[in-house]
Amino acid sequence: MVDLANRFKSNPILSPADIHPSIEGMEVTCLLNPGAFRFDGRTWLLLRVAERPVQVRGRTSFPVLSEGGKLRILDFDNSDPLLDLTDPRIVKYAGRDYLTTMSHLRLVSSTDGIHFFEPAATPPILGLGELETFGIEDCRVTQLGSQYCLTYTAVSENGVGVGLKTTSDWVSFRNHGMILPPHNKDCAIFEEKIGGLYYALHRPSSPELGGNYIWIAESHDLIHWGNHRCIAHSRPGSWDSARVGAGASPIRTERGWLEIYHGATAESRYCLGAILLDLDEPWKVIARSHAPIMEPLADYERTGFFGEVVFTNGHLRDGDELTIYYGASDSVICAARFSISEILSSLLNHKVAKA
Ligand code: MAN
Repeated sequence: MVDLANRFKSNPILSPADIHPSIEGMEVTCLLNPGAFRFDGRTWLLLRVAERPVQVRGRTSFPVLSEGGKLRILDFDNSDPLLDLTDPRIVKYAGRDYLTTMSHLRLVSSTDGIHFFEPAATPPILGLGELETFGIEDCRVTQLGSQYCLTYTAVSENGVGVGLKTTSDWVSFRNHGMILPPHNKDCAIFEEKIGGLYYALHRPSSPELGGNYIWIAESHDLIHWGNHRCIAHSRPGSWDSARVGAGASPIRTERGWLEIYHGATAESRYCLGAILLDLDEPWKVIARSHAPIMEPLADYERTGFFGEVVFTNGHLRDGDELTIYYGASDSVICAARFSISEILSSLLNHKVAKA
């Protein structure tokens, strides 16, 4: 086992009790999978905050938004034979799927990258319109010049796709709608143009033929994406056998673009690995982790709302040091330091002709 993570001693660095609910009468059930960025001399996380009403014994209730933004609570008796609660993340009722919690995004900031606080005047970023009625999740933050691009998972009964917002001041946001339609998530935009084009990694799912694989696409304007190519499959028998998806924006290194990604088994054990992409032709995979670089090992990663999960979509680089912010067991926010050169040498032992 090769776990390269140097976990923060103070993990978890944020727990549900640290964040007040966005709506009165709700509880914050989980904090998950933050985006990370620097702005105004500080370190910021864009948390995914998952909420639901305080649960009453024997019943299951959860919020959904109407297209106009009005909140509705759906409430079921647990003994109802049409109700299926096998997955703690999903409510299945009479053949329809809902989420047990609704997520929105919340900004917290820090001067040391360890202690984060919510600035008083920072409003939550909530789902908007008919494609986000079940909430918004797992936001990657990409800095392009003075502009920040927010690519996040938009969830509704229409499906799961990728939404885009842009901002340069974190006060006003421009909504660009859904840039990649269902089923798609895990969209990470590269932080510079390559050969005059924007590039993004993304994860469409093809249920019949194919699977949950990482793809790359290009764009002239960040909104319209084309020339899609599949660059990494899940690998049967491996720690990433059922699905793979990009983490945050690829990191430029001398050896290539380093992408930290998540891989999961059919039992939904989530680990992190790395892929190295060619600097000029980023659709070409140079190397890929055989063993995960991080696995759920700590107690807070093994047990929680949904255990055996380390999941990242936010990191900050400082020279060779990479600080990965991650969601542990879909419950709490944690952080770990890695050495980029150590990840690269673990990878370069395993060059691949084709991922
Ligand atoms: C999916 C996503 C993540 C979540 C994992 C584990 O990949 O919804 O947000 O952390 O599952 O539940």
